[in-house]
Amino acid sequence: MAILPIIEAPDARLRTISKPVETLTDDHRTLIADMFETMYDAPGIGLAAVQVGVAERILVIDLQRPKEPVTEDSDPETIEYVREPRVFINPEIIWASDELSVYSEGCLSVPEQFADVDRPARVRARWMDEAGVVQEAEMDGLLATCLQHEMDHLNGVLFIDHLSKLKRDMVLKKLEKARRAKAA
Ligand code: GNR
Ligand code: NI
Repeated sequence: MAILPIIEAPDARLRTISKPVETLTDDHRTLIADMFETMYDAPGIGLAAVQVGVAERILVIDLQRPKEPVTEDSDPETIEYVREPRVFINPEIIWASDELSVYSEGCLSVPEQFADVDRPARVRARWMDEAGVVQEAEMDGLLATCLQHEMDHLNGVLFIDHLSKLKRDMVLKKLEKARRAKAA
């Protein structure tokens, strides 16, 4: 297992259209294990293969919700999270609700920047799992938002592309500034 470097904007590799997986190999299974390790380490709730430089239509999600409701008295060190690793290979959205929901999105490839994005509140998706079995399910809430965010990556799209040019340029400027501050 390995933690892989995450590619950050503005890097042309994030604009690549990822290719469908034709045959699942052990190399794919190793990549998927490494993607989970990289996502948990970051930490993040989703990761697309293209973010670690592999332009294939593979993404992983684990929403990592707290096991118990988090209150003011919760010690951040002892909060336990439900682990629910999900793998999506060649995912497709076969239905999306007209109703939208808004979420303040972030992205490991646009670190520490957040902005509200509107997306369909519910989607029905079809994908292949790690065992090569076709799955289909309807999703809502953060899972629906995260799946759409990750599927955008497979098409070379970042969450900032859903913002106005003014807002997008603002986020990219802040990212550049944060990077310069870190380097100094
Ligand atoms: O960790 C992540 N959090 C997140 C929050 C709101 C909407 C989408 C996401 S996905 C992001 C990880 C990531 O960049 N995946 O591509
Ligand atoms: Ni992302």
